[in-house]
Amino acid sequence: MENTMDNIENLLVPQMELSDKAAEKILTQLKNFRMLMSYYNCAIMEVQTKLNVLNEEYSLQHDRNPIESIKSRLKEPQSILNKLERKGLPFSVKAIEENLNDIAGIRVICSFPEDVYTIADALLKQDDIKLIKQKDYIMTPKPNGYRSLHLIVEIPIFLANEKKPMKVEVQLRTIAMDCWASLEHKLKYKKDFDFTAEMQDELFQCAVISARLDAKMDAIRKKVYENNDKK
Ligand code: 0O2
Repeated sequence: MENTMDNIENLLVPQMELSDKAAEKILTQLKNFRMLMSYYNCAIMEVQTKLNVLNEEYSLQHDRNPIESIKSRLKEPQSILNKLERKGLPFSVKAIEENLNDIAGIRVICSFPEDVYTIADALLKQDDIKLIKQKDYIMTPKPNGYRSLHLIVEIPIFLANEKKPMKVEVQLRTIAMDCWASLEHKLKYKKDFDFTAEMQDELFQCAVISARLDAKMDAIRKKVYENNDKK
């Protein structure tokens, strides 16, 4: 996991002249921000454990792992700041907690499209998980071709004197979807470079190929498992 916490100090203007009161206020906010990030980190651990348990159980029952890999991240302070600014909100712990759903992020890379829904359903069935929002970009891909299943879930973390509900964004996708999204992100976010309409179209064609690959692999998976069932 990337370390977000140490970067927050970089947002403060160096050598800024502050009154004692202002400095104290900033330090309190910094402490609260660090604490909030640590809560999000705990929520990531909770969801990740649930996913690992599901993967383990499924592999015992079906002789294969539906999850290829799990990645997690806490949103960078600069990205948090940018998103709050876009929404016209102040940089405060309250504004973050109430308005941003993707501070804690988990990406689950599954083998086949069916696995994405199997894992999502099994996770959402658990009684301490509450679904806040779902965006199915597999059923309805984004216009640029992006595919993934996004879930915003709420999960409690158990602190010494408190049970705190925390939001986590879970992105589930296949290897093919992840390959496209990772490369598209790498190409798109190259600084000082304008993406032409032709390039957009080429990327869209790649997304179509990746969707076809998923469909073909899924068809082969069905044949393999049907044949094995008949034995
Ligand atoms: P990062 O660093 O990956 O987190 P919201 O206000 O949260 O409901 P938002 O943020 O537009 O609306 O949510 P959406 O559309 O569900 O997408 C959020 C995340 O999905 C992005 O996070 C990406 O991780 C991924 N994503 C969405 N669209 C694309 C796409 O076209 N290409 C790629 N490669 N990834 C995409 P962030 O915040 O951009 O960054």
